[in-house]
Amino acid sequence: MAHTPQAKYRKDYQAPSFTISDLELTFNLFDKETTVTAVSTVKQLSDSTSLVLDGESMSLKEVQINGEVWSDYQLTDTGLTINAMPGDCELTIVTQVNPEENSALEGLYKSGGAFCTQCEAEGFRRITYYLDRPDVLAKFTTTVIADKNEYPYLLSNGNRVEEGEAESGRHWVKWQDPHPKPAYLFALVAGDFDVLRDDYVTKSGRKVDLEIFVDKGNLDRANHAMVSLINSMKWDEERFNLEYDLDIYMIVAVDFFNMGAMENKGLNVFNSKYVLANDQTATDTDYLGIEAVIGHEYFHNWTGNRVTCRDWFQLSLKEGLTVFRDQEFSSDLGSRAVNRINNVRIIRGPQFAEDASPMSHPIRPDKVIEMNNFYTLTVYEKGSEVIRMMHTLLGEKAFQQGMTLYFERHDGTAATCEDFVSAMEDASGVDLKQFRLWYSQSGTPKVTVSSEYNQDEKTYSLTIMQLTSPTLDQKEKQPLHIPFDIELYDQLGHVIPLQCNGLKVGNVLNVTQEQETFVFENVTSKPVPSLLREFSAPVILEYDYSDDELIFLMSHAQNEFARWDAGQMLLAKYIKSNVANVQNGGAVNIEATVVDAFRGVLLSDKLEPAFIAEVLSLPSHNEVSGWYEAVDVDAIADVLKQIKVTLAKELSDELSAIYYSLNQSEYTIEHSAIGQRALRNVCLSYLAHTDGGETLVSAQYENSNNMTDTIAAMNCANMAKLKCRESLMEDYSNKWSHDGLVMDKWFTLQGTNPSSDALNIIKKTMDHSAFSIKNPNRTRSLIGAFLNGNPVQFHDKSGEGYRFAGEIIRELNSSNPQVASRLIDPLLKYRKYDAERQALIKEQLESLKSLDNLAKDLYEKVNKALES
Ligand code: B3K
Ligand code: ZN
Repeated sequence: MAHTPQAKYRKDYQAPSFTISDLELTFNLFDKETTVTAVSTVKQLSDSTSLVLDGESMSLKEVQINGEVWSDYQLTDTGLTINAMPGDCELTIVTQVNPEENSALEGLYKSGGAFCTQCEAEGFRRITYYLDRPDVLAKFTTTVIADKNEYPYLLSNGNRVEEGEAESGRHWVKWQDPHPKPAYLFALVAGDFDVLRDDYVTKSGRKVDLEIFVDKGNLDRANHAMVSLINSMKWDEERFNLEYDLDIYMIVAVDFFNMGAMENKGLNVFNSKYVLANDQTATDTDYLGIEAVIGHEYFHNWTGNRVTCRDWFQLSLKEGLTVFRDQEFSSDLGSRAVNRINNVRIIRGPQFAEDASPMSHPIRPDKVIEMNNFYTLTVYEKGSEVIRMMHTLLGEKAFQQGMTLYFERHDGTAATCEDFVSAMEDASGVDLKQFRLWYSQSGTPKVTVSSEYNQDEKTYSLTIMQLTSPTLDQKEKQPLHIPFDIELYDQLGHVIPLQCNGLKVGNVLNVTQEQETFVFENVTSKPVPSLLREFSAPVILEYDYSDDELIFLMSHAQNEFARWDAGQMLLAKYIKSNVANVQNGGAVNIEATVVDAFRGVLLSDKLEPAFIAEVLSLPSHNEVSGWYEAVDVDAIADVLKQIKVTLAKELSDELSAIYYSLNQSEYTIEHSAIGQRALRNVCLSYLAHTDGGETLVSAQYENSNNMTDTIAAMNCANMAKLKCRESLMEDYSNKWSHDGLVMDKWFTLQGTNPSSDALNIIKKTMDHSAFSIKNPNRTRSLIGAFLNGNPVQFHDKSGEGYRFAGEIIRELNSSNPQVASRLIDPLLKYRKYDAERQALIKEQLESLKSLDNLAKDLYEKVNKALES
């Protein structure tokens, strides 16, 4: 490669030598040659007379200072250094960019017929030369000029202040954002849309216009997004006392987008996947995803925009906190237990896997080559768990006081993670000194618990040991402050009050040592402990539960999450023992008592259907793989399949009865209806493996009046390899091939096809009229699903899956490095596979490494993986 990419270190942070207080931007939009004029009011903050601006992938047309042409500058691959700066001044820079050729979807690009931008983390530097760092906050005024016919809507951040006609059928609109912001929150959109309009009156009585822009013809798919937005605005006022601060809030849905959505001030740009939904095109999961992402971006207005990050190492300051807020929003609106279960599945599955991979990093990374590589499950999801632990330690009231203090201190500024923790500490008086290690230490702690009951003393002791194994990025680990939530039950299922040293104690133990023992008094019989309730810390729990204890907890634990978790632990025991059986040539075996425990949950009339559905959902192949140092792909797949088949046979009468009883004539998205469909479709996923499965699945597809049930049927046909699979797939494709977003579900089914011919079919599918490798949603649905969700075929011993992945990643390296860098993740974990597979994967990594034009996104990951 031309230049070796350089790493940046958190410890090297330096305040900027110059800042920009005001920025006036003018965009003259053309497909191939857009001219950007940027007039900055520059303030000198140090003695330096050289202003170093960031910039790449554009051409510089002119530099002026205070209206005079300036030629004393140097242009490099990464920016522009302006020499002999006359102190405070007005700096004008004219650049030209090519939106149409911008396939990386960073900076200004074209999505379908519309212009749009994506600037976080460092995309603004592809628009103009600028101080593209989050601690430089300026007031933006933006004028957008474009053809009036093609681009009737010209949008940017803030309030629309002026508009007018220009020559040659063009027009212009001027926007002013009164809130100073870093460049990453800038946005521009120009296009022709259908608009859904509504408004919201804030609690202090201000009216806010709400506008959702969608592709023409999609208006009937925008309602749920609008309802979700209004719910978000209301919820943030009620729970966090936070009100919106502009007169208008706009959301634009675009088809070409590298991630989910972007919280640009007043003008969110969204992947259309997280806006568009109606009952015929979207599943319940899509609806819930839209609610969560709309909420997430809205909540960023305070946690992200009003208080932003000082530098990108602090990313979790806004992301961990905003994920926590969106999780709470979804939990307050829907089922708290089901939300918690799904969030915990993400941590225990892919986040733990990331911690154990060559990309392991703390939630606040210390070293970064490409910032886009750090929008990770660790920063987001584990970051949210860290906020949640503080919430657990402080309680809601003190936590909210901490939030208030945080805003009092930092509103309108760029802050650090340390600032956040200090505010929480100062507002509550809770000592978070040792807790701060969660920000700097990577890896997953393993917490091993043992217990002892003393009949004579009536005491019960829990000895808790914690150990975080070394990770690639960090060899030395220290004990963390772990909030460890427990409950003890007597044999009848009554809660035993917790008492230590003669005093009543709460459920949350403060575990701070490598090893410590908690002794509980007045325990009159040997209890069953419920440990790490609510998953009170992102750790791996080890406790030697008997089957009977787990079955007891499944029905007696007070807390729904703990019941689910007991079921998962029971399944885990059987999955592990059966993997060993299968590896030794034995058969899969499950005790009748275990089957009965699941039968009990299935038949319960006290539990919510949505919750029962979660209890009956087996852990994914990926999650199970994470339990092993050396993964036996086929044995795990075999065991998961056989457990499914066994439960299906043993419980077929009950499954079938419940399946029929939950039939709904009309589709609504009320939470209870979603829960009933979830349970019904889980039943179907088991019944698909029984004799009548083929008929039942076909009939559900035929009779379905909504996308949730349609996709559920197709998914069953896929996973159970039913004969009807092909005809259902064909029917669906005939119906939807004009709509890429709806076809994504079909592409995912092709990607996860368990058939041994899957890879050939996938290659052919790439010629489907609805597929384009240029569109990240399509690529993730088909190819991402194959790499991440089809373990047996992807890891086929022939190495064909790896070669295919290598080819695709090489192609995307040139066209869209961010997407390439997401796709490569499963290859980074090659050390977990057998020697032949390792060699085959390494071959692909080496071939990428040798590319002349290797993007720094891939450079960073490939090198780390090969170093490991
Ligand atoms: N802040 C954006 C993510 C930007 C990703 C840049 N590669 C969306 C979000 O977290 O809300
Ligand atoms: Zn976010």
